[in-house]
Amino acid sequence: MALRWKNTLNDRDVTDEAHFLNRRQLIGGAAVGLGLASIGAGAGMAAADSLEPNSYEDITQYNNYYEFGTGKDDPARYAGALTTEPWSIQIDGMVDKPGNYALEDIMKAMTIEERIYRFRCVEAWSMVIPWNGFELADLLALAGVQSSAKYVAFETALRPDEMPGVQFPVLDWPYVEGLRLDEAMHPLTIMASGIYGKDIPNQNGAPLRLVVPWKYGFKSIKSVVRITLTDKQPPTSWNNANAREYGFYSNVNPELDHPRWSQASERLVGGGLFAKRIPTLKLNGYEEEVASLYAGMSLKETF
Ligand SMILES: Nc1nc2c(c(=O)[nH]1)N[C@H]1C(S)=C(S)[C@@H](COP(=O)(O)O)O[C@H]1N2
Ligand SMILES: [Mo]
Repeated sequence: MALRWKNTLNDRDVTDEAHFLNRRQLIGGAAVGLGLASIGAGAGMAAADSLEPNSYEDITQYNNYYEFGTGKDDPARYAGALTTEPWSIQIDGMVDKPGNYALEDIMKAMTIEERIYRFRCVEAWSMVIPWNGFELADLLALAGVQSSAKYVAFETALRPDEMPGVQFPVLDWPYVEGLRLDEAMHPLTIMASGIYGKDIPNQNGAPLRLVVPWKYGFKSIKSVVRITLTDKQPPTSWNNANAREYGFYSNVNPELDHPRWSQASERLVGGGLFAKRIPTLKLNGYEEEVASLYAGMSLKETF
């Protein structure tokens, strides 16, 4: 039977949204307990299970994707121009099998599951998003990570002809991000190819984007074209832009304010006129799963 966190969708499957919602309700409750053990990251997901996802409209109409402009509605308006077929990801650096991996080949090799995650932007808004995707660790295993590797660097496509925002030097393009290898290998870290059982829309980072739910949203880099295994901490776009305000780790931390605003609470998108501010949770609610990654490290000093 379909377990809650391992309910496999077919390669680039398109599921009717209503049916999808219905199925999720049907397999709630007791089935959850069975699914959890299989991936060994239970508690936060059990908590996430009680979360109410944002609407498809909220998730796909209110975005940050600066390559298409800095307005929240710019990505939905302009990202349609991004060509996502064909697509491939160059995986290189400290791997056994470097190369250009075609998206179709990646998707055939991966098991797609649903993950309902909290998503917290550094700007202090948040959503709950039902992603479809696979663990980044499974993709890295395809390429064979060498023992010398300590970090993973990511790069977004740079297409001046398709991305009206890159004519402005808001960031140094292409958008780049990075994770420590143990963060990248953690079972909560996924590459998302869908939302609500449909192919991920361009404005959300089609065809494949990173999702790291315990970090501020800007770590979750969109439309990835290159993944490089390295032994040096890679440069990251927002850290390059302002190192004092945006660190390499950027773990969600309600106890460490941004220099220009509080991070203690967040506005849950979609609440309308009476939008409620909710308290921000340490490591965005995934403390039980990921706190051990930072044992002995001050999350205030190393942000
Ligand atoms: N390439 C790229 N990736 C990006 C961004 C961007 O501007 N360019 N914005 C980041 C920020 S700040 C956030 S909050 C999330 C937003 O993801 P969403 O639009 O799917 O909610 O994407 C992140 N990934
Ligand atoms: Mo963000």
